Amino acid sequence: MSTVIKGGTVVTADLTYKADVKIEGGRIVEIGPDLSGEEILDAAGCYVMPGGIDPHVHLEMPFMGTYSADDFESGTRAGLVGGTTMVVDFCLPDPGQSLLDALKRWDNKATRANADYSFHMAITWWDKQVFEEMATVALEKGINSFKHFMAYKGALMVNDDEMFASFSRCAELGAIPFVHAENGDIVASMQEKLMAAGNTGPEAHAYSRPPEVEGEATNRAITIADMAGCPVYIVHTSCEQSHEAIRRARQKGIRVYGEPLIQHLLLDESEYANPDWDHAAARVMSPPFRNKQHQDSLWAGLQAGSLSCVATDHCSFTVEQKRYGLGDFRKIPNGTGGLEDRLPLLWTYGVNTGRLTPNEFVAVTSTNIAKILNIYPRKGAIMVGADADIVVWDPQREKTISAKTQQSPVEYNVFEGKQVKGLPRFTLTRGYVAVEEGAVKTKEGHGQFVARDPMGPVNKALSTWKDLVAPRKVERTGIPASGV
Ligand code: DUC
Ligand code: ZN
Ligand code: ZN
Ligand code: ZN
Repeated sequence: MSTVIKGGTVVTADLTYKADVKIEGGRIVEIGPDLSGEEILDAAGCYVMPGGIDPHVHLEMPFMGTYSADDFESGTRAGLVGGTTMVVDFCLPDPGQSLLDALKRWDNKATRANADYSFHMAITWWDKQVFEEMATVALEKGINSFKHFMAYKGALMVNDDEMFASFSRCAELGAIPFVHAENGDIVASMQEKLMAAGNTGPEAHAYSRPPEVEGEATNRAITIADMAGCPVYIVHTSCEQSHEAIRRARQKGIRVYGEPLIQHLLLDESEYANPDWDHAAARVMSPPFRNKQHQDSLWAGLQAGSLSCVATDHCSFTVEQKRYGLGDFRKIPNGTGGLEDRLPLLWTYGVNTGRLTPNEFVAVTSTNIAKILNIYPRKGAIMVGADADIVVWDPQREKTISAKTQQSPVEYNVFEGKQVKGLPRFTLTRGYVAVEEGAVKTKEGHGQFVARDPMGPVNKALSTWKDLVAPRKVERTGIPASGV
């Protein structure tokens, strides 16, 4: 069967033009004027864009004594309703667990996905087995990115020596490390001090993770990556300190990518001062929401190109799950949702305000991450041969965000009440129309794993450190006979 998206304006990261788009067998087969096909989708007045790719989600994630509430079915359904056609989740081996065993668990969970997906492999512990399995993961399993947590001491956190070893391995394999950059030692010590002082509420979560701990860790991660000779991707860049480190490194030619979340762009730290415990706890995530100056810095980074991708870190928990932390903020499961709302919010607050062009919108929601993860132009492009992961975007369509109408099973939405203008008219996942004028027609199990090849040497960092200290032994003539 052939489908033609008719009468719309194609918008990619670099071009805007009027054309019809014809799809067959899940791929784009023709782009041009006056195309015909068996199924016609009316795109008059709409933009025809590559579907969103969310590079950072946690679906059914085992974390802090529970599991995040959205699974691959509800998570990808939420994504499709909001125009996101691919997600990248994090496979988390337990300490001591084989990476390949963990991957089997994630493969199983993802069989219910409605849209395509991929995984980053987390390095949560280190020894020879992990070193060896990284090659299998990167060269045989189609996973070219490895995640490292510099926070969550005693659980997911890795130390500098482990990061250096793993980053060096990434350099050998043509893979890219992803990093959660917060100084986990300092966070743990601040948490203890706050608890001892009787600061047990959700606001203390934010006090224990100030921008400084993120800036320090970002600087450290970038330096370690540069020494290892690999690029690096900093997830959930939330503050000026971290953005500054990224900006400075990029100016030197180091390949570092920063990822602000839609939450950090739009929500601020005053949420934690809300007298309603559930309201504040619902917004507990790491890093926490910041103040307006940090938000301005993130918007400026998207405009200037020093920040590359807007993600969600989608990791939702129910009210009951959040209450595990009553009396001890350290036990509130960290995470907020955003998968369904990322594109409409960024369009409303980015494009409609004039901060971003529609082309920049496509770049930061889809194309840039497709390039970083080496799946461009199969994903992130409107191009003959590309997967037909497409959102037909109606810039006039409006709604008010509300938990009552969302796909996610949690009882609240951190963006509750926000008005958005700009929503999908159709969302297509490999040619299948999963969302049509607000009607959800997702097909459970339609989603497929997207394998990603290792990157070529062109994507390496610029460090010269290794050349400088490469074994160049000094031949000495004067050697003292004894140490005395
Ligand atoms: N931060 C969160 O808020 N949730 C999941 C993991 C993380 O790093
Ligand atoms: Zn994180
Ligand atoms: Zn409230
Ligand atoms: Zn995360």
